[in-house]
Amino acid sequence: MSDLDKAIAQLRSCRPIPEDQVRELCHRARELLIEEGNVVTVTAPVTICGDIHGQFHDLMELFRVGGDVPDTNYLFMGDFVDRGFYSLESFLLLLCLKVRYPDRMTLIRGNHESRQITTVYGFYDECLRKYGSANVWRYCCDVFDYLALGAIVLGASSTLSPGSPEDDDTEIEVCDQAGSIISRFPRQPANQSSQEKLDNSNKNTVDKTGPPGTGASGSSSGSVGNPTGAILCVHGGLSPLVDTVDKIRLIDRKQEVPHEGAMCDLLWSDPDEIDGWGLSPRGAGFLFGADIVKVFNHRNDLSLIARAHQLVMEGFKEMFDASIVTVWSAPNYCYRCGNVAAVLELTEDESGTGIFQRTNGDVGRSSGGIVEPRGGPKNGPARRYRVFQAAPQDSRGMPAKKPVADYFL
Ligand SMILES: [Mn+2]
Repeated sequence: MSDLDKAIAQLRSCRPIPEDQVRELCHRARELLIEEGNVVTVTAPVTICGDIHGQFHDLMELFRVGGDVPDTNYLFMGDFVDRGFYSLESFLLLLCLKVRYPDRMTLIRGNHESRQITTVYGFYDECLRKYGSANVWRYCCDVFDYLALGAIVLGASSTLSPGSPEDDDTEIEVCDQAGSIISRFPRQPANQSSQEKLDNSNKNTVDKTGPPGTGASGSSSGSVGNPTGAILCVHGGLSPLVDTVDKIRLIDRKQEVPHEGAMCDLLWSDPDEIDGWGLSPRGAGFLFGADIVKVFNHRNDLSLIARAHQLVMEGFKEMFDASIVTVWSAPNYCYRCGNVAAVLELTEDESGTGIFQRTNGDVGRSSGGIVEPRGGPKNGPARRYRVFQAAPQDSRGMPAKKPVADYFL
């Protein structure tokens, strides 16, 4: 067993690794991350995760529900640390897995992966408490500076099950943590948004409302982006300074998160029911409306933006005709919010019309292989949400004092 595998085993049991091993790990991680562009290219299948916030036992539950590494490819959209009591173990485990399986683990930066924020919201204190010095916090912050700002997922299928017939028109499937299907939504040509479909449905029934093929052969009236376009993953959202994905690629990201500007906005912004741009109550980043998302997706050949950053009680929330989704992966946030968590599974397109090879460099989002799928335009990737609850109380050694929940951070 290599030293790295030993470290992974130790961290999986929620025991910190020695300081010199952290130093070595962070050094190796930085050498890997420095080679990645600001926007990492990832090929489906991949499971997309939102905020973790140091809830180590719930991260273990996430792996149990979503599949273990390296059997499942993961993309974590930041906010690994702060709030929870095990930021150190959570982040170091993810970092070990990144170094051990670099092509199967993608980590992008959240607004909490910052010196200033971790000093206030728990990670700094946790490192000091567990090591007696700030060295480990410093090593981790040096890694934060090298994390990518976003990812582009290519090659996601418009049907959920591999090898499924072309008339399998399931667009959204929601599963519980045992893997049972809670609800299933077919593709519909109508203008009704998928969130409306979700809201209107009786979540205890499994049904397909329309005749077979209804959605798959529908018009493109419900889609505003490229129907077979890529999925952009980013922690917070969009920026008024960024109208193309290529502009994200030009940012000098290897620094502390600035207080303003494009890099700050990508990590801090939120979608909202407004027109255009608005001021954010967080004091950093912006609010942005449906029109902003739809124009951005269209211009950049995107079918969907996946982001994290906001607590949603149901674990995920699609907005703006399914042009953007919030994924939240910290169940019972801060051990008190009572929410469930979710991960988003995107399956691999095996239809032969959209296979992409992973490359190490940045590739064009719409290059090579994107052709109109058989059966006409579709509304982007099929999505399977796995919803899960917090790990059982007896699986964790829980300190008595709960951290303060703060909606805005
Ligand atoms: Mn955040």
